[in-house]
Amino acid sequence: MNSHYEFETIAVHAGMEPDPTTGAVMVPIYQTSTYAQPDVAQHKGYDYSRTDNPTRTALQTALATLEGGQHALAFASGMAAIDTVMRLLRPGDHVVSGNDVYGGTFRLFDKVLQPYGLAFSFVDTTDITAVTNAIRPETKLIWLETPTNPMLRISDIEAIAAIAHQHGAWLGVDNTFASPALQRPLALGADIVVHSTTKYIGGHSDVVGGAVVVNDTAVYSQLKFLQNAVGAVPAPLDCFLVLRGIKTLSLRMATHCRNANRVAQFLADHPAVAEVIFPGLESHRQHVLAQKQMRGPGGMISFIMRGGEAAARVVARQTKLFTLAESLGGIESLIELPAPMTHASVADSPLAIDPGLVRISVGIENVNDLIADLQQALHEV
Ligand code: P1T
Repeated sequence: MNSHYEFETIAVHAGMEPDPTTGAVMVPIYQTSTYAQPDVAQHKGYDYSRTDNPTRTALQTALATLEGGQHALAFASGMAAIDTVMRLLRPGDHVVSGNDVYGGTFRLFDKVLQPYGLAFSFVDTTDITAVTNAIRPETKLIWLETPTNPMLRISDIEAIAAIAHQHGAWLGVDNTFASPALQRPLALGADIVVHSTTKYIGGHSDVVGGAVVVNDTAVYSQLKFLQNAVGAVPAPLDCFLVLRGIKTLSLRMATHCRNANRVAQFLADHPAVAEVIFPGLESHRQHVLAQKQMRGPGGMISFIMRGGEAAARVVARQTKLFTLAESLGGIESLIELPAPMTHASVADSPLAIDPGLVRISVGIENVNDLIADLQQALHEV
């Protein structure tokens, strides 16, 4: 797929070559674990489905093209994608990580990888000086989410990539909250992009998946080796579902952004709400950077209730269209409390979240229905 096409065109066509045997326009679900070999150790590019599968190949081509990258690899989950990236490092290596990341990412770093000899410093990556000061001679990777989960902080990818490269380190960006429709970190200098494709890329809350995208062929070869050697690969049906989601990514993201802008404005004007955190509001601390770095503010909003945790729990229980559930980025609206739910694993750490914080994933329903639902829930407080 020619990458000079506009994003909307890429999203529909990337990875979608008619099937060579039948001409099927949509990539079939190659539900097979193995492939007949015409002679010993000779095959047509596929020998075993942990190593490669044609449905996964199509998805990987699409993911690379979406991010404007050379190479992509698909994984069984976002966590599997992040874990595989971390296996590029060796005991004794140091990582500077953002201090506002998905609870599962913190858990992987702190509880799984740190005991294997990796060292982590958690810093506020919106503060360039803090990032620079955290770098050590053995720093191999700077890792950040932007926007972050759940505080929706925006970090300057271009500036941090420059710092990473000055110190011989890579910059890895978890682009899950923005999606490639709104932000392409590789073009801003990042070396590694990861996604939980469970979220906006899949877009329909019916699949769990992950992805890694890179430009460097040597890094890709190592990751490709790890993908096969470790084996956290997605099933063919899951690859098909993510591919189907991708085709409507730009349409969905446009609606998520439009709806979230209206919902954020409504919440900002509501007396029960103390603070609304949304990159599209002028009151957001990195609003100007968000406008520069992203094509839209995204569909995620976090807000702090004036009545603290008790009020937050009432709102989360009382919404009817917003389903009380973890996850985000699907067509349907979701609501959750990060402190006891998605970020429970940071509870006893310096990364702990305000228990009065509510996080919503604004879906593509009619925005007036969404606002009415929040209004009646807030009325219960
Ligand atoms: O759930 P999984 O596909 O393994 O992806 C993990 C992950 C990675 N990165 C970010 C930024 C994420 O938000 C997530 C998963 N997050 C949720 C399930 C959540 O509700 O925040």
